[in-house]
Amino acid sequence: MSITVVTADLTRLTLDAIVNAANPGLLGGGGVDGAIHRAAGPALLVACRNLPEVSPGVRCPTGEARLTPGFALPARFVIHTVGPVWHGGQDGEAELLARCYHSCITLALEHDLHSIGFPAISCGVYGYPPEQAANVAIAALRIRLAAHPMLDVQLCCFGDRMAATWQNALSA
Ligand code: AR6
Repeated sequence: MSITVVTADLTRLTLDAIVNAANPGLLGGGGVDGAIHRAAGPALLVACRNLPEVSPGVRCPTGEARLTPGFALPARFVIHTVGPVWHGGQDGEAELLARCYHSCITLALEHDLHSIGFPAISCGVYGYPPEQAANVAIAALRIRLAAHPMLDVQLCCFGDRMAATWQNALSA
């Protein structure tokens, strides 16, 4: 079973899949979402637009995940998920964030994808405190990796400070 923290630009990782911290519309945005769309090229937006809407403007509800090819990315696939917006912690945020990690791993297993890079979902624009997010993410991942030890999960942090926070959570 392998969970590692790496300090890197997620769009540069050569893995079976990288995870996008998207919004429910799946038509791009800022942060890691913008970086992934820029690096994948315009075909990614076309693929996202072709995913069915489950309600007006919503292609991926919070906590769920959707798969597209990676196009020009070194990663073969992108798993798009939508993390919760932080509202103070009493609004089901931890459960929704854990659900994101579970949904991504489920989708990866369904498609036989073994190496997966995650960004710090919800820790940017969506405002989730990184220490708490790291604990939720690692607990969720440990549950899944116990049953699927062939998975190689890389927790990709943008900057040394974020990486130290996640490494502390992983070592606890
Ligand atoms: N590689 C790795 N991590 C990155 C990269 C990168 N290239 N770029 C940013 N991060 P955010 P969220 C880190 O805001 O909080 C978008 O507009 C970043 O430093 O990308 O889930 C979507 O469309 C932070 O630690 O995602 C949504 O509207 C982490 O990735 C909304 O933002 C997540 O920050 C989603 O917000």
